[in-house]
Amino acid sequence: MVEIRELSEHVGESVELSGWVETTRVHGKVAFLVLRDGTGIVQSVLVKKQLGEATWDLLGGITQESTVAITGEVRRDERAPGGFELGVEKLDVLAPAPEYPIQPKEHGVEFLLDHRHLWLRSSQQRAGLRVRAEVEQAIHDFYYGRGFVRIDTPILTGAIGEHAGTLFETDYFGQRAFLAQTGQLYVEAACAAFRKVYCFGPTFRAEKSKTRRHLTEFWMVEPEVAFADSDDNMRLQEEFVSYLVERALENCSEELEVLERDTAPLEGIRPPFPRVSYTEAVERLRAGGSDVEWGQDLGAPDEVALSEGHDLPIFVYNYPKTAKAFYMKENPEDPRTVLCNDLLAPEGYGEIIGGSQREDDLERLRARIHEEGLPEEAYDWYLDLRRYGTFPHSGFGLGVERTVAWITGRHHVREFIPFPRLMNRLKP
Ligand code: NSS
Repeated sequence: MVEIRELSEHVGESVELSGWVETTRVHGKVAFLVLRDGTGIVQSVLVKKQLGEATWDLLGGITQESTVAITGEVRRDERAPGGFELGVEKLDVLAPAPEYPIQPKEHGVEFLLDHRHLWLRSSQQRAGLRVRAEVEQAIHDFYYGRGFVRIDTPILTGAIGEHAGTLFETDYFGQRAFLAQTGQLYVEAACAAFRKVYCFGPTFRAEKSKTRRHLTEFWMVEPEVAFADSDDNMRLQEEFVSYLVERALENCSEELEVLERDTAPLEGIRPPFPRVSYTEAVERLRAGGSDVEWGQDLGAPDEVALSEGHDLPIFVYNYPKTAKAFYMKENPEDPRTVLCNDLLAPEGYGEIIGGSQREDDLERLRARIHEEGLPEEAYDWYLDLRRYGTFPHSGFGLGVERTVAWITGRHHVREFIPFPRLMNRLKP
């Protein structure tokens, strides 16, 4: 059996293909069947005279998404999608399909999400998920190439990683447990064992917001580096994000075309990215008419306004302590702020990364845990990291779905995870 992506190696040969039928068209004594096998699409040509009556009669019953096996000669044809055509010699229907719910017409997105298990087969969805797979592979390649050790962190945890507001709680044999909001606290521990580490896995937030940027289950890559400060951290981020864009441009040009992505804005993504402090950002926003107050976190419209006029992603750094998580290091030059950054993608995509230098002072960290009303006993092990050879360290988290939505130029993160979990969606 041959895969459609390999057809160029089989021109002039007779090969067997198997897959799903996209369309059939009969024109008198010639018919066309478009076959999709998961690696590509090929048009096959059936001629009544050559196939015989019995096989020809099968054609009328072949519905969209039926599975078939076809044997035929591979011909080069520049006009055909994919550049090849198959002259059919033999056709077997492996399994018929009743009327397929997804038709080439405008379906509402809720309908498509209800049929996500089938929607995956559509060309734009396939393209989007291939870009995601390429980005995921690029993530591993980037860190592997730089000597980082991959650390798999637990999904069930007793320590709140970010904030109490968005936890999925579960009963763990009589103890309270949460689905991890982040693997960060654990990669911080591993950082003292391996110096440069990262985790990459699903994370969970009971977000009650129905926005185009929020999932309740999303994938995050979180590097952590010992003896790196906040500036080192931003440098790693800009190199990393540039690499991901480069890989998508290099290996996903067909997919980006299917998604109608104008790639010109991506071609210029390379370090350094502009940096603006939170305090300057607030001044800029207020001068532009926003009523954001110093001390508040920035909302999505603020992020879009800050990115305007920039072709590159921009860093906003050193937010007020009150707006950020307990583990961020106090800024020695302005203790009202912490050494952290968000990275805002251009073209209105907003935040794709949150990162920081970590508080490495035992007493200050303990005080922050208390200020946030978090139970100290859940963090005794995390505080140990500041007892036994504390060290400056920094890291960040990049959300995969938001990054892929930006790279593909699409509106909503829900298309970039195979089975999105949203507030109102647990099925399929
Ligand atoms: O909350 S973050 O800003 N930061 C952390 O979780 C840190 N613990 C990371 C670290 O320093 N190791 O989330 C990081 C990124 C954020 O910029 C988004 O790109 C993504 O994770 N994110 C989300 N994506 C989709 N849906 C939701 N709900 C979501 N929340 C965060």
